Amino acid sequence: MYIRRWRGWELPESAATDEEAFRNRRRFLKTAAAGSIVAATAGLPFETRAQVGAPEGDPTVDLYPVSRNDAYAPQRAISGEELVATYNNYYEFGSSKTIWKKAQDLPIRPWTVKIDGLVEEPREIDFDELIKQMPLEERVYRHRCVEAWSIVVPWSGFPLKALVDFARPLSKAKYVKMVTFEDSDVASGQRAPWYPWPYVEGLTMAEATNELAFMATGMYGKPITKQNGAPLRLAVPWKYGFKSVKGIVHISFVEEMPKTFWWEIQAREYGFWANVNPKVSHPRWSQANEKFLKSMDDIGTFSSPERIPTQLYNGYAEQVAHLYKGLEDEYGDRLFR
Ligand SMILES: Nc1nc2c(c(=O)[nH]1)N[C@H]1C(S)=C(S)[C@@H](COP(=O)(O)O)O[C@H]1N2
Ligand SMILES: [Mo]
Repeated sequence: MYIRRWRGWELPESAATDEEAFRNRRRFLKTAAAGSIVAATAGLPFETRAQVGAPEGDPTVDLYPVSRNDAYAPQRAISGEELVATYNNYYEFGSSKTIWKKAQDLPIRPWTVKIDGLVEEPREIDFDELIKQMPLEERVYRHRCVEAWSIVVPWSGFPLKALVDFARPLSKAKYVKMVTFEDSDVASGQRAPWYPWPYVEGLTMAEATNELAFMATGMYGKPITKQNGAPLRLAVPWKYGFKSVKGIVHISFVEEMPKTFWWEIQAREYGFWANVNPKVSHPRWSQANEKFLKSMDDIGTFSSPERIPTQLYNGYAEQVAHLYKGLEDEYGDRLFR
């Protein structure tokens, strides 16, 4: 994870999705019949269709859109859908930002989620069975990558707490560990042996059951795209983006702090906690500001994205600051990287 030069963009510019256009599209989608995804993107150049649409044949398409929970208004514009669906970090498919095409090769059905470790009863559940039992809602969250860019995304999904309750962990459980799929046939990045595959992330039980911790299954009122982590991805907006693990297949309740993917690679730079803090620099760059990416215009060669000051806990201090009271002495600045 390095700061890269902003790439030139090969694809034609297309409809920027500001808040108003997004609302209109939702309204349109609600009233349109089957095949609406194709219709809604019919005005876009051919190349962009796959990237902004729900995965083809996704059986959960009728579950969306879901109603928005306005309790977590991000106080910023929503980033355009095309930007969010084509500017990604997903090292399983390579280390560039433009992996969205490669990610289309990932089969996402059937998709089994294994739940084990310190639980009353280990189980495996089909994703489509699981989602039926979860309370779906939409939340517009800020997302702050450790590389100092940020976006605002309307996720659909359910509180992680609902999944924790479903899993029935034992009181001995102190952490939740979440693991990404492994399939180096389609995910060429996983053939790079210097990375400790599979991608692992984790939260304390208090973090996992905090109201903000969210499991995203959809975005922009549709099933989530493969490049954004379909069918199941974490969204913990008060932490640097690498905590929000994609393509989850395994959730384990454990007593020991899990050794997470980036921590394993570079412990000095990326740790377990990774809470956003403008005052604690990354060893190689400042975290005081971020480039707020609103549309495709913000990632072109000559783009100049708006720079905004980074906020403590990415603006969510009210909901999460209390989780870290008493941990400062033990962890110090490590709470913030
Ligand atoms: N499995 C997996 N999850 C991942 C990553 C990854 O490389 N692999 N990248 C992380 C990083 S660094 C960021 S910033 C976000 C990017 O999410 P987005 O592409 O949906 O914006 O995903 C996170 N989750
Ligand atoms: Mo990131």
